[in-house]
Amino acid sequence: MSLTDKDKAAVTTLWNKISKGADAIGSDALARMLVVFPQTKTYFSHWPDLKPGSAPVKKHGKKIMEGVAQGVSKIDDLSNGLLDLSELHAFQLRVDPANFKILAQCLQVVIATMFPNDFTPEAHVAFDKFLSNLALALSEKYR
Ligand code: HNI
Repeated sequence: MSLTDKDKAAVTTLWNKISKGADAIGSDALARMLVVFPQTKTYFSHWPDLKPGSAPVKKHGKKIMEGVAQGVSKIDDLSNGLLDLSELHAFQLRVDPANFKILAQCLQVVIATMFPNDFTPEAHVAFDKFLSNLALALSEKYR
């Protein structure tokens, strides 16, 4: 489902409020994904430590959120805006696209916990749609 202008505005408003916490959101969401969906650990087996709060989890959480920030800035053309990241996940990392939905869920749980006042139902529905579109864009190169 494509994003309406209203969705885009809601995503941008939410992002402006939460982006100051991006590093913490990213590492908490990644840590949560690894605990709640342990099958996702296979992609990170080369890391020395996969536990919540570990150095690689913190570092990678930050990177994921740089990708999300890139998505917000390319919200009008996600599939072109994220082509390089799609190529990386499809051809080099070979991440099963089903995992993008899993991470999207973890990101939203963390955002809701950290920013309960900003994550209104309206923001939630728009951000969920945005993350679905971002996942689709990241899957673009798999076809
Ligand atoms: Ni993902 C690397 C962004 C979902 C597994 N990932 C990156 C990088 C970014 C990124 C940015 C760093 C690229 C670089 O170094 O040039 N990843 C994103 C985004 C999402 C996402 C925006 C979804 C919102 N990645 C996932 C998922 C998995 C995943 C769901 C697997 C479960 N990503 C990886 C792996 C790497 C990676 C593995 C390489 C990590 C490393 O350091 O070895």
